[in-house]
Amino acid sequence: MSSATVTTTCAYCGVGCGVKMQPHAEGFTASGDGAHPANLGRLCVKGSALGETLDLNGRLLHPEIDRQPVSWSQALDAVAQGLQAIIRDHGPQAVAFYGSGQLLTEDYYVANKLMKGFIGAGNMDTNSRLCMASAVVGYKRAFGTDAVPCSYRDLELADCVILTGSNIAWAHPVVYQRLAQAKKARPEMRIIVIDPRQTATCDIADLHLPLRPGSDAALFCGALNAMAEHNLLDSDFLKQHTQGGDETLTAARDWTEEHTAAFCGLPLTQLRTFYQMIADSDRLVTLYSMGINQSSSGVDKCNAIINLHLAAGKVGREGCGPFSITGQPNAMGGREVGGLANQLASHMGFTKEEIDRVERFWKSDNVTKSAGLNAVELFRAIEQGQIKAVWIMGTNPLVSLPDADRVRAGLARCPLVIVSDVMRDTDTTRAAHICLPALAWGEKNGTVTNSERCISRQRAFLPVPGEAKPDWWILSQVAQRLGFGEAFAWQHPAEIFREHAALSGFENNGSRAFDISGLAQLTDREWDELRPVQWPVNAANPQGRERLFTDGRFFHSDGKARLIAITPRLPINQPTSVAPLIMNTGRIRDQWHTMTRTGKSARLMQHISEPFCQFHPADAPDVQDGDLVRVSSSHGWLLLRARPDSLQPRGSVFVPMHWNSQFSQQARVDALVEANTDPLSGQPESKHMPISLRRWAAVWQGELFMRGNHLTPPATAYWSRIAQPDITHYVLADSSIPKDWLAWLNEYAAVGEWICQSAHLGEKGFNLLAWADGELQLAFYAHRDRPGVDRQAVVAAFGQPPQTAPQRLALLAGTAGKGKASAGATICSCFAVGEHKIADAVRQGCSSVQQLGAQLKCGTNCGSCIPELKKILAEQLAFNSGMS
Ligand SMILES: Nc1nc2c(c(=O)[nH]1)N[C@H]1C(S)=C(S)[C@@H](COP(=O)(O)OP(=O)(O)OC[C@H]3O[C@@H](n4cnc5c(=O)[nH]c(N)nc54)[C@H](O)[C@@H]3O)O[C@H]1N2
Ligand SMILES: Nc1nc2c(c(=O)[nH]1)N[C@H]1C(S)=C(S)[C@@H](COP(=O)(O)OP(=O)(O)OC[C@H]3O[C@@H](n4cnc5c(=O)[nH]c(N)nc54)[C@H](O)[C@@H]3O)O[C@H]1N2
Ligand code: SF4
Ligand SMILES: [Mo]
Repeated sequence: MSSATVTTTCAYCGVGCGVKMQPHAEGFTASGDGAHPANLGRLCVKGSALGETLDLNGRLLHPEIDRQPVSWSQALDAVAQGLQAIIRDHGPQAVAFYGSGQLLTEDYYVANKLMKGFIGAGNMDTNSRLCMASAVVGYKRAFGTDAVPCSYRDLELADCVILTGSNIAWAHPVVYQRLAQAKKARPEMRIIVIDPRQTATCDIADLHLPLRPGSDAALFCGALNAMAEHNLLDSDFLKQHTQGGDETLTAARDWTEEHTAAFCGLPLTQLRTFYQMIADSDRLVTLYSMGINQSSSGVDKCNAIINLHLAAGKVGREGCGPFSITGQPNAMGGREVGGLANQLASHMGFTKEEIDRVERFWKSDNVTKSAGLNAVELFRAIEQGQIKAVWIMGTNPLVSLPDADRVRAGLARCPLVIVSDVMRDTDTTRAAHICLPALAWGEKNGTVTNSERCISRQRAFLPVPGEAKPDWWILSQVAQRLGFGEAFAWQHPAEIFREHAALSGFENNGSRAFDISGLAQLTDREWDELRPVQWPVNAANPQGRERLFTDGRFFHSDGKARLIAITPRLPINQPTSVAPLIMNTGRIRDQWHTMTRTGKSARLMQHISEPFCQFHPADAPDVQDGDLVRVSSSHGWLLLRARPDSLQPRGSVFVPMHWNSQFSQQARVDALVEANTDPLSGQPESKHMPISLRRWAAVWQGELFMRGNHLTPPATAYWSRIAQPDITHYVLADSSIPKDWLAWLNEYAAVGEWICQSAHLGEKGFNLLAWADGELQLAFYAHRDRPGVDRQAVVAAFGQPPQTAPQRLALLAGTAGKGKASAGATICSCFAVGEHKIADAVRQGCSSVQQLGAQLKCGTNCGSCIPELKKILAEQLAFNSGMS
């Protein structure tokens, strides 16, 4: 374990913040790296909680076959022999690899080289298919290369920033902070949010366009048309640097103001304001992410955005550009190595010339000759038996792929499922024959590339736990057993990085945007000490490059960019009489993906602690806040906590993507999502599924707390797990009442062996406390409605048992501590400030975010909660004025 502060890169989002991990007696504290260009010292709440998620609870620490621990040599032999037998009997196309934008570049490079270069199978894809695939194709069509032209600084320099399909306040918080600060410094800067939902990001917006879901392409075609009609296009740029302008403008001509406003469901005046703001801005950045990409016409949406930038000459200049922001810490690195099935390697595809070049570089005559199956197709091929072995690494597809129950059923029939993960019990490891323990963030060493092409180092500062190994090492060991030893003989990740850098420059001569040949000669030490640098890094750009295409030269063979004529299409599935609402899915502020990491942090879980669905109250008038609801699509159903919210658009229901089977009984949102994909990118339409919603009437609801982490979830129709330090905590609900509460509890915990104190509340419910050696072992509360338990007080009682009889009685009633103000949901995670405390402070006179910060500290560290503070302020002030 490192005794000095280590500088590394955050484990989470594509902002790619630099982090300093400082050791102290109990662990590590994370703080922002002031020298990192992405964050300049800032961190968001997930980044600042990195030190809280380093424990080894639940980790996969030994290789396993059929859930039994085995030695590494047994596991590696089993993987190699299993793959070999399948390749021998069915050919290389019968094996597949499914990777992740959370692998390090070095790991990713090795996986790609093994599959596409030596096994000779194209069936290697990644979770980036669900994330960036449309953006990649959009850039390639327009620029002839998959390259983000701009930098975070361009956001700060712009006159106008359009954020479409992107909730950066929650998903890219440090970019949000940078933008919020830039706007504060230059209030004339315009920020426009395009999102059917009113999100936290709208807090800094001058204009929010709550457009009809899926109608973005029309909106941007309309903007292009309006700019053309008012002679606001850059005709010199169009002529000299682009092709396809005429066809594109002709196609956009249909999108008159009236037609666009009607199609997008926006008032004409709002649309005109939008056009005017664009027209008034010399410098324009459009930043987009999942609300654009996750669509059956995602590529066209990306190109509709890029068309506008090209036609107006707003690319390759300061403060300008179409900016697809990446999600995962190394989504960009995956694109660099060629991790998607339709890429070969290092920004090369499958032309004869490219295959030949890669064959010579890798010294292999077995390089795959064509693109393989994308994620959705790949899991279909598994279901249909064409693919007989799959190696899944760094992703949890049984939670995150659309039609997830079908994927699970398909995988159950696959003869060989190998899963490399850091956690032992995930939905996907449960389906594995062989589990391989990988080193996690903080233990592994390598590089990642963020949204603005900035390569930075993730450095190890923790000891190797158990028998876990780096992913690159595991892959290389298997490669050696398959007979490819020479090409996989690395001893250190720096050797892999140098090879990757050399390939990027190999016979490049300016033909490929991704070129880091300038880093191909780094010594191990230089690699270890590598400072963040934006690619390309080559002879022409030895220090890297902030902005691309500044000379108006693009990567199509004629050097010109392409405008693409777009015919906007709506999402494939539209509401029906049985499924009249649309389910929109996405992220919440304090959770990361399928929760394997953030789900461990009690602090992060206090913001939103149960899987929920948010909808306009008029869409389900009989459902009250806090009820349970059943959400059903043609593919499956979920049980979720209801959060009616009048800011949610009519007809649209928001459900988070995060909850998995370890955290809730029936809340994997992708079980409901149909696998409709974009024809060009293969990316699924994850944000638009017709559903119905109805109240689910529980007969009782309860809360169960038990010391330690061994309690399995009770067999109730609904349960959710909430992380608590050293305690297992379930929220429960069921449709029948147990005949005997004690007998029922005994099925899960040995309650009978403890001293029990219980209260039968007749029809209404049952409470129980169980004690051993004066310490609280278990607390249980069941009620016909939701028991109003003071959770903080119950959790505290496990550490400090109440001493007096009245205190114990209060604990038994679940009301201990209720005299003091209970905190409610944690709004400010940095300083653990709850909603009730904030509302109280407003009642007592605080009338601004600054005053709240001065009194309670909330919002004064990362600032992610400021939109929510403002919401509470507005609600409470409105309430106060109503009362006076
Ligand atoms: N806290 C947190 N941060 C994360 C992650 C996380 O899991 N948790 N994951 C990371 C990853 S991998 C990614 S890809 C990014 C994703 O970052 P975002 O793309 O910002 O996240 P989402 O919440 O998936 O979706 C963004 C918004 O798209 C909107 N939307 C839905 N339909 C439409 C539409 O038709 N048009 C428009 N204009 N908008 C629409 C949704 O309402 C939502 O607010 O976040 C990264 N950051
Ligand atoms: N409905 C809906 N579905 C979605 C989305 C949505 O918005 N809506 N978003 C999509 C997007 S954008 C994304 S990116 C995906 C994300 O979905 P996933 O990739 O499935 O989510 P994660 O939870 O990040 O899974 C990462 C897994 O890798 C493990 N892991 C962590 N570090 C390492 C490591 O170093 N090595 C190895 N071998 N394993 C490691 C973790 O324990 C975890 O099991 O979800 C997609 N699915
Ligand atoms: S913004 Fe993203 S990279 Fe930066 S600290 Fe937060 S989660 Fe980590
Ligand atoms: Mo993503």
